[in-house]
Amino acid sequence: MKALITGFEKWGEEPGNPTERLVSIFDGKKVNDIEIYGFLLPVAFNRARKEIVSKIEEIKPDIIINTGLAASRLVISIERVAVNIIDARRPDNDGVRPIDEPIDPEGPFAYPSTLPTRRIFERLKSSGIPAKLSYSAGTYLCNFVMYLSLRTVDKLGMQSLAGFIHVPHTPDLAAKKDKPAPSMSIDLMEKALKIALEESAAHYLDKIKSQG
Ligand code: PCA
Repeated sequence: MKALITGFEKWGEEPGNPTERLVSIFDGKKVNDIEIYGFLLPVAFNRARKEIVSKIEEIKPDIIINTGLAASRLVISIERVAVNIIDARRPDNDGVRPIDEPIDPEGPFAYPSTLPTRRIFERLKSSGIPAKLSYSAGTYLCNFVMYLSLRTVDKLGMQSLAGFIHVPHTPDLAAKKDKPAPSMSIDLMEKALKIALEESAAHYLDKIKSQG
């Protein structure tokens, strides 16, 4: 089984992006039988669109877990829905700032995450990792990449599961901020992603089996 894990580079006023580290931790590793491809995405709408679509076409992953930083969220947030809207609060790293634009004018208004979000949430909690289910990934790059992942899987008629997980800063990055910010260690984030991969792989196998 193959999994694609994406993260984002630094953007705006943020001192860094912990998901950049997560990508390098997981790239080329194996979790049980899952071969992992880590890929860092630019915080730029036009470039990220091309890159996420071509990575999915090239790798054909069975599981896609996109990750990003949510600097003000207190815990790991497992996103349940991606909406077909871009409303950028700030320009991206290329200076592009779309407002009130659809991600794909031909696509549905929303896609639910196809990862086993509740299973992941419950296992994180029982493993001592603070987490919540979230009903909005925002209207910036993170929602954009989640939507495009689900849209690409849908358009290509793939069986792959896809979704998004937001993480807070790591303590070293939170310490660089002017205002107090929540944080979580990279070790806990790594453990959380392993759990998300294991639960997703189990769910994927159940899904394939149930189709006979
Ligand atoms: N978080 C931003 C974009 C990149 C990232 O890591 C977001 O939540 O949209």
